[in-house]
This record gives sequence, structure tokens and C-alpha cells, in this order.
Amino acid sequence: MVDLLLGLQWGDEGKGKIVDVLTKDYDIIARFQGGPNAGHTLEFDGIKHVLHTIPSGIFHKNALNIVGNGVVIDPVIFKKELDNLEKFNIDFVAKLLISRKAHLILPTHRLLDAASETAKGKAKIGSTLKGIGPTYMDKTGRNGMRVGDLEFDAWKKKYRTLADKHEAMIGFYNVDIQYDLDELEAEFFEAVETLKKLTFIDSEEFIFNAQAEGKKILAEGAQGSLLDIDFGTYPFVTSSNTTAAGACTGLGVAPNKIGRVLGIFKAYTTRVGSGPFPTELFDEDGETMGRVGNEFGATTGRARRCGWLDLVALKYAVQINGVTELMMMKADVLSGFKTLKVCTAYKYNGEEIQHLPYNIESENVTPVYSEMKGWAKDLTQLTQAEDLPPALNEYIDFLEKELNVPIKIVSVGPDRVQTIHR
Ligand code: 2SA
Ligand code: MG
Repeated sequence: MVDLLLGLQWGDEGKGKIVDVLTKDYDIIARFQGGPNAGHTLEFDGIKHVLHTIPSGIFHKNALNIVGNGVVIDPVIFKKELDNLEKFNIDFVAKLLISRKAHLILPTHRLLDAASETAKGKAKIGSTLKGIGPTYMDKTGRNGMRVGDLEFDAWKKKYRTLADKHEAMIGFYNVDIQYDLDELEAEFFEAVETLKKLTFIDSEEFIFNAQAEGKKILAEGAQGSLLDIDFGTYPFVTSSNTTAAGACTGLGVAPNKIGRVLGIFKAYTTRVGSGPFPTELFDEDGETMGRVGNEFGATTGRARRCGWLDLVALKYAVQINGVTELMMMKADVLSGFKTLKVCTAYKYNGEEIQHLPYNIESENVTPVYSEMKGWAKDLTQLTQAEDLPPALNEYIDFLEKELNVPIKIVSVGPDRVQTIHR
């Protein structure tokens, strides 16, 4: 069986930390979608690590890490990540395997992302500018370059044809994008040589065989369910399926081989980039969440928008993913709020609804809140579920009842050790 770990909101729920905590129970950690738009933060021994493409199991001795076919890889960013790991004596050549069917992000994909965003002006998606959208467009348009292409001499010709086409497309956008393609390409070709030092595999075959041998596998999601290309707040989404089904296509795992589905959510909500966010706060409370929670993009450094927990959206994510257990992150950030609000319905066209409407833009949707008592206690030193303050237990009980799924982990800080199991 392959277990899944998925973000249930708009990303940045704390997936990296939890994968790192859980890796000791798994033989293989595999990424199945997204690319260097992700920023998975892990903290232990007083050091903070941010991973973008590499699975969050890389710091453990025994786990193998797989970058699956559903992932898009930018060799340049990948190389930087590897250089970083080298400093910590991580033997990534032995512990990191790459699917031949994963698509490559070319420098011109990044330029196209920038051109598209600039051309959209105010209506921009707020992408991470890592070339994610254009790369997945080439994948579904059947023009993409894959990791496996690098094993054949013809790859440079293929590269040239695609990059030339991209340059012409950049021209069509008619926006002022400054770049030095020669420089970008030199960096790209050098990084490709580093990538080629790793072992390329047919990950679907590899994972199939690993399952047959009884190996335990965890699939690590990136971004969050509300950024899913199909079920998220389109068009303000990323270009991959971030939901459970994405693990099947992004790794080649059959649906009946999926085991536990671990859903991760923050005790409040954040979003980075543009798009609807019904419970967004523009007041002191939102500002406090951002400051105490250190809510800045792990990839771009952008300030994240903050707001109350949205149970309507969370229920939707639980449903789409078939979540079997929940993990609540950043409970410590809510310490000190006198009153907590939880959105339990939306006012929409004068009616109260409990689903996500097609046009969820803020002018159409007003959140309906339940208020709960807050707690003052600092949680960051706690290690036992018994020590949680009563008001937090009430908050948890309320969520469990509404969502009908048990909350198994409560995280009270960024470090590995600040994790309470229930
Ligand atoms: P893209 O770059 O095409 O995938 O952007 C499309 C939308 O998806 C959002 N997105 C993210 N949202 C939260 N976290 C992400 N990772 C980084 C992080 C983001 C960062 O961990 O903090 O550093 O800014 C992530 N990646 C993509 C993005 O904001 C767009 O709304
Ligand atoms: Mg993140």
C-alpha cells in the first residue's frame, strides 16, 4: 500500500515537516506532482532546510527518495538543492532516484511564465515564476522534454527546437522581459550534467516492485487541494493535480493500492498569490497570524495572506481526497487570541450554503462564523496530548465532529520535536 500525505488548503500547511517526522516509518518517500514552486521546510537540530523538488525524506539515513513522473524538474534549481545537501554530507546519489518520465523545465519555460504573468497585469495568477504552467502546458500539449530524453544524444536538438519555439512565443506576448538566453542556457546545460549523475528509473515499475517486496511508501504532495488544477479555485491554481488522484497518475500507483490518506491543515488559513480566499483577514488578527506564524513564501519570500479556518473548504478537501486522518499544524500560532472564529458556511446569493460555489470570488461569498474560546497558554514546549489547554481540546473536538475524521497530530512549532501525537 502507498500512503498519501496531502495539503488540504492552499499549500504551506507544513507537509515537509510531517514527512520528515513520519519518514522513520517508511522505506520510500515519493513526490508525485509540482516542482520547484514548492517550498517544503524542515527544522531539526537548530537548522532550517527548505526543499523544492527533492522529497522531504532525504535527511533520513534509510529512506529512498523518488521524484515521480508527475513532477516537473528544473535542473538549475535541482542542482542548487543538491549543492546544499552536499554540505550536510547527504549521499544523494544513493538515496535519490528520478523518473525518466518526469518533465524538464527549460529556461524559456520560466521566461514564458514571466511573460504570461506580465501580460495578465492585475489579473495575474501570482505564480512563483518557476515555469510550472508553461512546462505542464508542453506536457499536455505533447511537446515536452523528459528526463529520459537526456539519455539520448538527440536531446540537444530537441531542446533547441523547443527553446526556439518558446522564444517566438515570448515575442507574441509583446511585453518587456529582459533576459540573456546564452547565460541561462550555459547554466542549464551545466545543471543537466549534474542531474545526469543521478539514477534515472521507471518509477512506476520501481514502485510496483517495491510494493511487491512489502516496502512502505509515502507519497508526498506539494501545494494544496485548493490549488488543484481541476478542483481548486481556477484559474488561480497550479497546473497539476494536487489531490489524491494525482498520486496515482504522478507515480503510477493503482487506486486500489492507496492506503492511508493523511490530510494536513493549518489551524488557520493562508494563501500566497492571487485568487479567492473567503476567510481572509485584513485586520490586526490577520497581521498577528502572519507575524507569529512567520507566513512568508518558502520559495519566493512573498508575504502570505492570512485568515480564519474555513471548514467549508476543508470539508471539500477531505471529501475529494478521502482523508483518513488529519494533522493540524501551527496550533501554537493561535495562542493568545481571546476568540477564535471558524467558518462553517457561506452566505451566497442571500442563502446559506455549505459547499464551494463555482464563482467563489469574495464579492459573492461572505463567511458565516462560529466563535470559540481561545487559549493563552504557550504550546511550543508541550510534548503530551494531556497538556493541551482545554480550549484547544474544544477546538479540536469541534473540528473532528464537523469533519468526521480524527486529528492524529497537533503540531506546536516548526521543529521535528514539537509534534504531539493523539
Ligand atoms: P505556480 O508557480 O504556477 O504553481 O503558481 C500558481 C499558484 O499556485 C500557488 N503556489 C503555491 N502556494 C503556496 N505555496 C507554494 N509554495 C511556496 C511556499 C510558494 C512561495 O512553500 O511558500 O514561496 O511563494 C506554492 N507554489 C505555488 C502560487 O502562489 C499561485 O497562486
Ligand atoms: Mg510551502
